[in-house]
Amino acid sequence: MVVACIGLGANLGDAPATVRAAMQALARLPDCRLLAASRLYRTPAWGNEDQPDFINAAVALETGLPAPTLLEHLLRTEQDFGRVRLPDERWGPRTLDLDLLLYGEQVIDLPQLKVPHLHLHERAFALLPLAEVAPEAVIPGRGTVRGALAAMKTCGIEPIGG
Ligand code: PH2
Ligand code: MG
Ligand code: MG
Repeated sequence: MVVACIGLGANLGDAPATVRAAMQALARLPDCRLLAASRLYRTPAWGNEDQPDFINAAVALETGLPAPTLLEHLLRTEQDFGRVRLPDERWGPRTLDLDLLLYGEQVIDLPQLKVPHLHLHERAFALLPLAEVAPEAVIPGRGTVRGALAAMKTCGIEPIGG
């Protein structure tokens, strides 16, 4: 079994409801057990700033699924929540984004899957919720999640109520 950490993001529709429901869907994936779920955070859009704020969160799952199989489940879950991928959507708005941030301490370099997530160490919106569920997890080549977060500015990122 491996501890996999998944980042959740949404900024179209009822984003908090989508993220909460997606957490439950992740808990129900085959051969997966939910270890921890973060609070939800409202975060200013990063990259392409001309879009609504995001809701971001993270979960830690214990899983026996190989990483590519877990990724397939994440992509299917995105679709179940109405995600439509457009050719030019890079950093654009989305109903649900599920990113495999960490898979144990493994480095995975497949055409369709890079782990750790390529931008994890430079994104406070991903590190802050991740630090709630796995502060001591190691980002291969970059130290712990807690350490990476300490180097970041987190202004504008706030937990939401409920
Ligand atoms: N996701 C992106 C691009 N920008 N900004 C925030 N705040 N949160 C996100 O989840 C996010 C983003 C691409 O996946
Ligand atoms: Mg993403
Ligand atoms: Mg993604």
